[in-house]
This record gives sequence, C-alpha cells and structure tokens, in this order.
Amino acid sequence: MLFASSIALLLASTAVHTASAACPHMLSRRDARVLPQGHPAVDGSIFARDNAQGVQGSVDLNSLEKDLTKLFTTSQPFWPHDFDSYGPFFIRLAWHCNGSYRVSDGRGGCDGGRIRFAPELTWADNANLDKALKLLEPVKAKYGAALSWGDLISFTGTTAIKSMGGPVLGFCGGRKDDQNGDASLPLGPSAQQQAIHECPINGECTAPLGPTTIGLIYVNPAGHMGVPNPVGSVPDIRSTFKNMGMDDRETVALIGGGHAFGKTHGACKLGPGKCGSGPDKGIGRNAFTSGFEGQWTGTPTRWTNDYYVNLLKYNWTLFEGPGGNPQWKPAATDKLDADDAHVRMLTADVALLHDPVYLKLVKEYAADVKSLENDFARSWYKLVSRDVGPATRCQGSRVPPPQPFQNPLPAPPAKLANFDAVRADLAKILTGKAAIPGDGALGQYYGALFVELAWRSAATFRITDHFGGANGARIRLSPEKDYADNVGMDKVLEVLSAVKSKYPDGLSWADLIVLAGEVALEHAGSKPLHFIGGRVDAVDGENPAPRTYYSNATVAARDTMQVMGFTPAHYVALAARLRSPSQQARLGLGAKTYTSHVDAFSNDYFKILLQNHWVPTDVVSKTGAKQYKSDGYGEPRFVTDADLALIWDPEFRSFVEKFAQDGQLLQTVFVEGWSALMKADLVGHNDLAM
Ligand code: HEM
Ligand SMILES: *[C@@H]1O[C@H](CO)[C@@H](O)[C@H](O)[C@H]1NC(C)=O
Ligand SMILES: *[C@@H]1O[C@H](CO)[C@@H](O)[C@H](O)[C@H]1NC(C)=O
Ligand SMILES: CC(=O)N[C@H]1CO[C@H](CO)[C@@H](O)[C@@H]1O
Repeated sequence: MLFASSIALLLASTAVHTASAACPHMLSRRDARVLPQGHPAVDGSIFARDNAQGVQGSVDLNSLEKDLTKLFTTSQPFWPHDFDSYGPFFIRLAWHCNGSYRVSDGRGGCDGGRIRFAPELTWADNANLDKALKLLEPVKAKYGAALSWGDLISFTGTTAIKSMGGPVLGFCGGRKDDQNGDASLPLGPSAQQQAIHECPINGECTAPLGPTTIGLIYVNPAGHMGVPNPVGSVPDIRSTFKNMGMDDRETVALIGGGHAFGKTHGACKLGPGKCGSGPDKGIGRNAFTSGFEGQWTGTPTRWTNDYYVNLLKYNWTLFEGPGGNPQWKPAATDKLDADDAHVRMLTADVALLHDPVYLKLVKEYAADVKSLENDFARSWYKLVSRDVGPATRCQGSRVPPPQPFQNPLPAPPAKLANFDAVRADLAKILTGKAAIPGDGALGQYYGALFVELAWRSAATFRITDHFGGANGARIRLSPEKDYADNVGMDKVLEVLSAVKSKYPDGLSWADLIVLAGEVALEHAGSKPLHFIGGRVDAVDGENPAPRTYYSNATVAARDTMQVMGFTPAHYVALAARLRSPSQQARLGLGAKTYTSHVDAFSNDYFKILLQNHWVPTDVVSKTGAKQYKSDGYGEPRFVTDADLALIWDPEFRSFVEKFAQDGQLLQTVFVEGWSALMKADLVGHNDLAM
C-alpha cells in the first residue's frame, strides 16, 4: 500500500484510493537496483486503478486464440451468428470498446473494460454488444483474473480479423479493469461532461469531446445529424477520427477494413427484439441493432478490399432500408457482380467518395490490397493499443516493435551517471546567486525555478492513457517547449547545461531535470524525495497538449487531478511546491510570491490561501489564469483562480486546512505525490519481466 501510512493519518472517513502497487513483479529489475531500500514499489498506476489484472505474460495467447476461434464458429441460440461466424460482431465490440478514446485528455478506450458497465453499455451505439460480452463470459471465466476484460475484448477483435484472413500486426496486452463505469461519465452525456465542457449545439461539439454529437461514440452513420448527405458527413468523420488520433489514411483504412466484415442489422421497422416471429423472432436474420440492414461486400467473413472496389464500382443510390432508415444501394441500372445482391452502404461510407483526399485513398486501396493491408494492420493496432500507453507498457508474447504513435524512447544508457556527484554540482548552483542569463535579478531563486522545470516537465503525465511525463525531457523540444506555461524554462535549461555537459555519458536531460527539482526541494527543507534515475531523452516533442478548454477553475482543478491520477490529498499537497516569482512575472502575473521565503519548503502557501481575503483583478495570465489580490493586512499577494480552486472546492479545502495546521503531514503527503509523479512514466519504460 503505497500511501496507506499517511492516508491513515489523514482521514478515516474520506474515500481516498490507495494504490495496491506493492506487487513485486511490477517493479522492474532496473528499479530494483536503483530504488532505495525499503521504498515501496510504484507501478505507474500509482493512484487510482484497481489491482493489476492483465495479460502479464501468464496467459498463453496461443491457447486463448484457439478457444476464441472455436467460439467464433459455434452459434449460440440466444444470439445466432451471421454467415457462420461471430468474427465481425467481435470486431465491432473491440472497435466500440476502443472507439471512445480521445486524445484531448486520454480518456475513453478499452483500458478499464468499462464497456461492460453503464453508462457505456447503454449507449445506443453499443446496442446488442451485451450479447457479445455474454458470448465471451466462458472464456473470461476460464482465464480468470490473469486476463482483463479490456485485454480479452481487444485480443478477441484482433483474433477475429486474423481468423478471417485479415492482416494483424500483433497484440499489446496490459489493460486493467475498472470496477465500475464511472470513469466513462466525463465522455457524456452526463452532468460531469456538462461541467467540464458543454456542447451547446449538438452535432458541433468540440474538444475535449470526441464525437461531434453527444451520445454517439463516433460518427452518425446516417449522416450529419441524421441528414443523409454524404458531403455533410465528411467533416464529422474527419473531426471524430482526428479526436481519436487518426489521420486521413488511417481513417479510410479503418472504416473500409472494418467493413470488409459483417453486416448491419435492421430487419424491420419495429425495433430490437420485435422483428419476425416464432423461434427466430428478434434474432439472427431478424436482428435489429443499428436499424440499417445489409452488408458491405459479397464475402463478409473473408478479408478483401471489396469495400473500396464496391464503393467505386456502383452508382450508390439513396433508399429507405427495411429498418426505416436511409441507406444506399447500387442503382437499379447497375450490373451487379455475383454475390453483390445484398451490398449496401451507409451515408458515412458513401462520404468517402465525396472528399478528394478520401477518394484518392479509396482508389489506392481498391487497386492495391497490399497497401490496404499494411495500413489497416498498423491502424487497427493503433486503434486498440493507444490507450495502453508507451510500447514499454505492452505485455504478452505478441507485442510488435514500438510504433510511432507510442512515442518510443531510445534505450537507457548501460551505465548511469554518479548521481551523488551531480547532486553536489546542483547544490553549488543553489547556494551561488548568479543571475539566470538574460533574466536579471529575478533569477536569483534557482531553487524555485528548478522545481518549476521539474514540475512542468512531469505534470504532462496522465493516467488516462499513460502518455506524458518527465521521461523523454520533451520540455526541451517543440511543441512542448512553446506552450505558454513553459515560457522561460529554456533559460533554466541553460543554467543546467553546465552540469549536463560535465556528464556526457549516463546523464540524460530527463534525469537531470528531475534531480535538479528534487535537490532544490530537499535543499529548501523537504524530506528526501527518493530520486530514481534511468530516464532517457526523446528526439521529438510529441506529448499531450495542454488542456485549455476549461471555463471554470474548480472544474479544471478537479479534472486535472483525475486525468493525472492523483488523490485529492496529493493533488493539494503538490501545490505547496516552491513557486518562482520570476516565473509569475513571465506569465504576466504580479511578481510576488505567496510565501515570505521563496526558497523554503513550508505550508505557508496554505496558510496564506486561508488567511487572506481575495479580490479579483483585471489581470489574466498568458495561460488564461485570472489573478486575485489579497485585500487586508500586510503587503499584497497575488494568486490565481487555479490556486483559489483549492479553497473553493470543499474537498480540496479540507486538505488545505489540514496542511495549514500540520506541516509534517504536508511533508509526508508531498513526498509521496511528488515521487510518484516523477516515476509515473519511468517504470513502464523499463523491462517489466520478472
Ligand atoms: C465512420 C465510421 C463508422 C461508422 C459510421 C460505422 C457504422 C456501423 C454501423 C451502423 C454498423 C452496424 C451495426 C449493426 O447494426 O449491427 C457497423 C457494423 C460494423 N462495423 Fe462499423 N462503422 C464505422 C467504422 C468502423 C470501424 C473503424 C471498424 C473497425 C475497424 C468497424 C467495424 C465494423 C464491423 C466489423 C461491423 C459489423 C458487425 C457485425 O457484423 O455484427 N466500423 N458499423
Ligand atoms: C453507373 O451509371 C452510369 C451512367 O449514369 C453508367 O455509365 C455506369 O455503367 C453505371 N455503373 C454501373 C456499374 O453500372
Ligand atoms: C464552477 O464549478 C463549481 C463546481 O461545479 C461551481 O460550484 C461553481 O459555481 C462554478 N463557478 C463558476 C464561476 O461558474
Ligand atoms: C486499447 C483501446 O481500446 N484503446 C484505443 C481506443 O481507440 C483509440 C483510437 O485511436 C486508440 O488510440 C486507443 O488506443
């Protein structure tokens, strides 16, 4: 129990997650070597997720594949398969489990396996997927806790593609199951989603919402807001897939590669369970799922590029399908090929003919099945693996080489620098008072600036999809270095470059940045922060972009806490980190620190928050934070609405009060939160094998 000790001190009643992180196999060999004796293991899911269920190397994927292949062809009376295979049905399950992912905050996706629960299971787009889950129950029971639902669903979809002759790159295991569906609430429609970001005009929702339409996982198949105009559907497709992290090529490969298989279900107008009569009522050929009816190709259980061939071959004509919804079929005058009597398209399929870039890709794939195979295999793997995080988090025997979307990092150096020597060099800078180059007198507080740099570098981490974090030191590179919050960090890096160049081997920027922050904090009076080395430097700056879409500081603070994976106690405690007045000034705020001693780590910040009366000023920082000024005794102090959120929110406030009273408690909780964040992306980076 990582946080058990301090949490027990803190509160008996408030529910705070303690990570069951001390399981020894999550601790890599490297960490075992560098980790100080007696320090608990940190598994990256430091804060929230339930315990480690997942492929973990212990499930025999060959045997699982065999079981699944048998399952695909064994029809069950409660939901008979189409065309002698459940394969396509399971591809849809995996895609929907997955398709809720959004790059804006990393939420959604199959990790967590929340498609088993409300709200996801009740989304209209997920109609009848409860049957697909039911079909998988016996397999889940056989493999038990060693196989998470998230991994099972993703592996089943991948196996279905393979079993029907489709191209497959491999499988990245390691998803962990949530215990309920709550983490999907911010995806909407829900009160939580409303608070984070409203969608005033349905159909035109913007980031962080994934789809343009609340209540859809992705694109309305019948066209924008149900209007069957293929041209109008194009922007919906483009923006929805972009929000999932997909470019045009990946989008077209995924839609047509997926629709190489299976069919839509909408046998009659009466709705689910009501079509037909007798023992077949509502099932099999009488099924109603989306309310559309038809298949995209003549061979729906065999991998082909016929989806693209058919799109180009026929003159697609709008008609009302048996389910009463608008669909497209070949013109009456078209000469149909054998097998093609039942081919149909949705408005969102025909849309691919009505955009020049999409059309070019449709033509490419119709002419070149190898190109489609290459792109589909890659895009499917990305679709189902992205929210697992960096490639180093993938588990199991079929993990392919790291892919670009996983932002791979170089291998760590064979031998790490002597960190004690580096510490000594950093301490020398901290005790000297040389100015930051080009920054005049304001630069004298190196400690606070070192802390700021380490914090900014690590705080991009998000537990939702395990991207971001200090590893890689992407704060040195565009686009991350250009974000408004990071103004001035290049100067701090310049100060550190003298130390960096002293250790040409074995000292990465990423380690140096973290160590500088920790040495500064310890220097300022923090308890030891348990530095762990082994980070490496990335060559690109791809990291999650700042979430700038909030309109309410309290909501922003609570959401940030969740996305980063912190408990409220740790989120609040970390706000006590040293803050630099020169950084405040760079951001356009009053250059006055909150505390009387910038270079001392203390609980002053919380006292000051509580003891002052705060009035708004007209000043807005470069990052959009609203400045407040203290009104009352003594010299004025400046904070922002991001600081005040900690006393506006009642739960946060209770911790502010505790920390203001008890500096020792603050120390303990701070060290836990800080150390965990600095390592959040480090363990996954290492070899997880036991
Ligand atoms: C613009 C995006 C997409 C739209 C609008 C769309 C729409 C639909 C609809 C309406 C159905 C019928 C559900 C039913 O009635 O049973 C369906 C089925 C299916 N979709 Fe998609 N889809 C999209 C993208 C994808 C992607 C990216 C994949 C996978 C890579 C995929 C794979 C499938 C499969 C395999 C089925 C058949 C399921 C079965 O046979 O039971 N779709 N899709
Ligand atoms: C589609 O219609 C055009 C004329 O509108 C015709 O020339 C063409 O042959 C048709 N396509 C097929 C596949 O029949
Ligand atoms: C911000 O959100 C909180 C929590 O939902 C709410 O209590 C508060 O009134 C909101 N503040 C503003 C200024 O809208
Ligand atoms: C594992 C999983 O299901 N997550 C994926 C869901 O879809 C997005 C779309 O790109 C992927 O990036 C996620 O990895």
